[in-house]
Amino acid sequence: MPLYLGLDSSTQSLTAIVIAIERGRRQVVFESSLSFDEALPQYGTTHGVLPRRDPRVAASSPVMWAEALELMMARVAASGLDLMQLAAIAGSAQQHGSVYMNATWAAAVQSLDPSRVLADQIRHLFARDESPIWMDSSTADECAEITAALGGERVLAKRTGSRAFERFTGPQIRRFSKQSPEGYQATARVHLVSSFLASLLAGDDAPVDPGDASGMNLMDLASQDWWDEAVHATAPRLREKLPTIAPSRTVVGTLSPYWRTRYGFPAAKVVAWSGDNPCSLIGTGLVKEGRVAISLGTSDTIFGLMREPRVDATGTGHVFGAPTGDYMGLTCFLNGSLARERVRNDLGMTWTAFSSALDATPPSARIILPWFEPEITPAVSIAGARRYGLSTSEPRGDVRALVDAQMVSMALHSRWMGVNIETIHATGGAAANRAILQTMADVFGAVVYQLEVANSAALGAALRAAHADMSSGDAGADWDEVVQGFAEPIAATRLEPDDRRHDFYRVLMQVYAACEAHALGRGPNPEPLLKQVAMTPIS
Ligand code: XUL
Repeated sequence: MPLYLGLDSSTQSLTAIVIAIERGRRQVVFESSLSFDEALPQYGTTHGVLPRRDPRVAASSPVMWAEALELMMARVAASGLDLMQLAAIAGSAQQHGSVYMNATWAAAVQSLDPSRVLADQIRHLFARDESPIWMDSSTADECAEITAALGGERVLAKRTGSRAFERFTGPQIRRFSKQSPEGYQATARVHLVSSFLASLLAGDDAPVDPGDASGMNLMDLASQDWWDEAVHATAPRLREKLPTIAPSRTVVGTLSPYWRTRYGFPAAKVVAWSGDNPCSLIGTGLVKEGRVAISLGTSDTIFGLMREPRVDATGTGHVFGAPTGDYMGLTCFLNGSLARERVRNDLGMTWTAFSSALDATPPSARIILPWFEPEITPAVSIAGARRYGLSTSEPRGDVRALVDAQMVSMALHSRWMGVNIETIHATGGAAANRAILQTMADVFGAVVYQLEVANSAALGAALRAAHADMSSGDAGADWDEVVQGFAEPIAATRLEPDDRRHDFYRVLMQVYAACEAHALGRGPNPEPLLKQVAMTPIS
């Protein structure tokens, strides 16, 4: 029975999942996680991030990621699994982070010595000891410079899938080239976290896949190759420092002699790694247009597969390459559980009382713009919830207005994806709340399922490994078949939309958009609209 290993190097931890697939039988046979802070305290990270005085700067240690990889491979080797059945490995990594290798890297990674630990052998291969990661927001100047050089935000969004974002790799590379011209000059290769770790497994300089390359502001979405103008606008002689871009299901090599001799692994295929969001797309079963996932976590995220690379004209959403060869749209809302907890705490409610208040209160023309913290979508830099048609003496109304606002905002700001949403796979902590999921179904007019996947990125990576192994030549294996039995929603959790409520929410969405425009100083007072909607109560 072939085994497939998926690894996920996230901000705080490294997770491994091994799946076994044989005709009808499919199961997860191994799952393990290690937290960087706990397993590797010598690096001094907090939640996987190195301590910094400037809150805008966020970096981590690439040697730590490599050491974690070795610890995890040792765990897999000692798991009791029949290692000889391991057919392929793929990986997922936090997006945007960059790893700067010096000129000795390419030869050194090909000749790792199995008698010595990995970390000691790679310590000297970096042109920069630290890697900036996705939580870094220190590159506002570089974003502005790149945007101006390329003809504006819209141009950049259209070509690369996103306007310039501070955490994206291009602006990060530019900042390094300005701050440390010597370090930049000594850089022979700029890897992403994903391609760096794939290189260590294959013992060769690995390519990046379009899923992760689209998080750089450097890739042309349509051709899935580097966009020369963006590369030139970012940093000098950058083209020669970038890896190649290869399709997600590329087998980049086999496990190198290092892993085979030291741990007894076979010559399993190493499949290109991708970003955690593209891997989660697969791990949540979103291999067809029309299904989206909504993750209700600290922040709320909506993402789904798109056949066409449509982009968000308002500049808040992202388009990444999908591991299926299609595209994926993703929009992130910072005020997710953060806002839900805030309202619950302010009202002194338990979660049960919060759900009861939601159930007991029908939707109405009362709106909270839930910007308790500065918001990503839409971009709001000054924190503070804004209220319309709502007095503060209606606590139950607050709960309803908040959840309505969050769902309506997600529906509104994902319209750019042009996807007719039929099914939603809900994940994340708050997806356990049925009252919230019913609101989601009513607002989107879609069927909602709860999805019980804890490590969707690692699972997605394992499924990508299986898919690459089952594909032959140009013919890719059928994605629906690959994910079957692994990334399926729980049938018993199915929720149907209420048509009457959905009709009401379609109207409310227009009012919400008007309130948002007003609050952002881009539109007239929405009170007349609110009054009009208030005349149409709904039960
Ligand atoms: C996506 C993003 C995060 C990281 C987290 O654009 O920045 O989701 O990928 O690992």
